[in-house]
Amino acid sequence: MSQPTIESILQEKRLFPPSEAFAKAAHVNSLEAYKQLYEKAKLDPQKFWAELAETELDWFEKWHTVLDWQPPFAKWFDGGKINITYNCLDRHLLTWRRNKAALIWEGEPGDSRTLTYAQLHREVCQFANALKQLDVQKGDRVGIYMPMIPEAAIAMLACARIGATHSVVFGGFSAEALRDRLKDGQAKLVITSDGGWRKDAIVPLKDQVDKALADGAVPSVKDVLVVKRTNQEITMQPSRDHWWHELQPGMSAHCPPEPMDSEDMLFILYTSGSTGKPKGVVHTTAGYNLYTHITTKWIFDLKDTDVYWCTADVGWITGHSYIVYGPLSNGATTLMYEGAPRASNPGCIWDVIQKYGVNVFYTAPTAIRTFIKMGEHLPMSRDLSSLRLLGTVGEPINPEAWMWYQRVIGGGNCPIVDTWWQTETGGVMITPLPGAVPTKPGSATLPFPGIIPDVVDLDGTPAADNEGGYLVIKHPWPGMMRTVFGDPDRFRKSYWEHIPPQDGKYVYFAGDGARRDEDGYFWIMGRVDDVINVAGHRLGTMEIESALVSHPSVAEAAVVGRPDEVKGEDVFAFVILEGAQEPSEALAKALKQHVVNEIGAIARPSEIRFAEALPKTRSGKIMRRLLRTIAAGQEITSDTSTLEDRSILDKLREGV
Ligand code: 6R9
Repeated sequence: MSQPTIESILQEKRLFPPSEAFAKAAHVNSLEAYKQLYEKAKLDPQKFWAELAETELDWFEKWHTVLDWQPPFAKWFDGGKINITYNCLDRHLLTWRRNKAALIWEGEPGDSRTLTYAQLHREVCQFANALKQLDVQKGDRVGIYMPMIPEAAIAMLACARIGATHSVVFGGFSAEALRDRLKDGQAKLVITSDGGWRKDAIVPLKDQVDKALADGAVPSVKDVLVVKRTNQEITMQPSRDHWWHELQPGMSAHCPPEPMDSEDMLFILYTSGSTGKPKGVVHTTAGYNLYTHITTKWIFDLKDTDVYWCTADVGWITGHSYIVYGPLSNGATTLMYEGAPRASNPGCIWDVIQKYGVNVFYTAPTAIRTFIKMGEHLPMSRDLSSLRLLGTVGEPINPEAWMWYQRVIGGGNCPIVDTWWQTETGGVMITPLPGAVPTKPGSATLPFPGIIPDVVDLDGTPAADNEGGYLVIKHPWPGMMRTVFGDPDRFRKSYWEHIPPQDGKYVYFAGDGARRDEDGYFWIMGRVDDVINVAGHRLGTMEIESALVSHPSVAEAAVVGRPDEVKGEDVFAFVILEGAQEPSEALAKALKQHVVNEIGAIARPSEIRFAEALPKTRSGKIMRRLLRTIAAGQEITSDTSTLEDRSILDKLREGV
């Protein structure tokens, strides 16, 4: 492999310090305080994490070893006994939080439910007893394939209560994808529902489970537990399928939490693999509990009076860490919403914020760009004044979308936390702490205390300021993935062997390009597989997209490399225009010039293709792999099963 010279050319100079009022009330309340925490953690990471483990979590037995690091395998808090549901539920029952709202749920059709900590605890215990009755034991794997209803969180917590490992499969995945994941994890039981609501239609989840399990395709699965949600006709197999509402009345609300070893497996979550079969990312108990707890507390700055809403699906890591475990461990009120913007109610997101007085709102850049496209009259016609903090996750956010989010949704006075992390990292790694770190639109800013990231070349040599390179993490952290389920070799190869160890020290390879600016701020430039090489210049596609989106006519853009005989690759841009704009040759020319003006001639797109929509995975990530194929004028032969809408592809080939 040749040496990387990822060039970062986007220069964003705006700086937004937190307001005095926000900082004053924040958990971490000044840049000075952040720096002190950071230095303390860097000096002695084990001491730093051990102190937090002691003060922030409840243990049945204390650990004997903070960190046992045999690269790339880490054990945190070895010897400790703990149960994450004790920290998420039981301990709050001993305080005034007993009758505080733990989970507020809003269904797509407008039904809703609020569970206090006492009620949630009760349901989790009953559910856990039902699992026991179905012979699920400590160490068994349980598949969860659910819509966004409270029982999805209850099922996860019930597994954790009795020491079973959950493997949540996003409800938008096909029966095939579900089957592969259940097989790989050798699940004993599947928890599902008859269906879920998605954009005014029923997603037939139980039918998909039937398909996934047809003809004994997954012999390990003995039982299916079904929650009633949508009420449509489904087939129940008498010996295999059980209704939750029939079991629940007979279940005791008493179920003591299983004392788990710190390193007992908590869950498996499959990453939507860009190549090869999906990887089962393994997270364990104590380290994950601590890491999601403390990141939630400091990054979302949770107060006991807050209503906190993360719009992710529980089928993704963001849902695991920042709808369920992190917020509940903190005794927060976490909101869960089944719906998504749809024809019958394009403003539903803002309705929910208004209805519940949401204070902290966490969503994805792709959602923000969709909101922009739908028009600001939708949020502007609702009362969003309860909001005090905004967050983003999932991909780099272009500065113009950041500015819109701040102005239109935040009313100009909410800090924005742009949180960089991955399924593999368990929790947020690079982010502003909102009361401490001044933000720059498009930058995830500074590392969380205890996290030591760097930007290096393929030899592991650190890049100079503002020079692009590979993002790595240089010290283990409690929330890190422990292995790939059933394939430790793949774990080593995928994450620990790209960069040779430095002085015998292993570094974690994140798979993202980044640069660090003169203030030490990190700018994530997208996956290294999204980097394009134009005449020897490596450019982050995101930066060209940002340049395009900063043009007033552009709503969204995706840039890929197209093979070119002379330059290696050239820049090919798919562009979606703002509402009223018409595509034209003149506009294409103007946009190319705009990129030249914003970045430089090396980034000039050789072609602009106007499109109506971009192909996205069901989690909202642009499928650049497909765009690259289309840009190259080739037939698509690769797997498109995770694509949300196939008809988009034909339109992209022709342009609009
Ligand atoms: C949490 C999550 C991980 C990949 C990651 C990176 C991208 C996530 C980002 C970001 C820039 C951010 N990513 N957050 N890029 N800025 N704030 O999304 O996990 O689904 O595993 O995706 O998402 O490329 O490597 P996951």
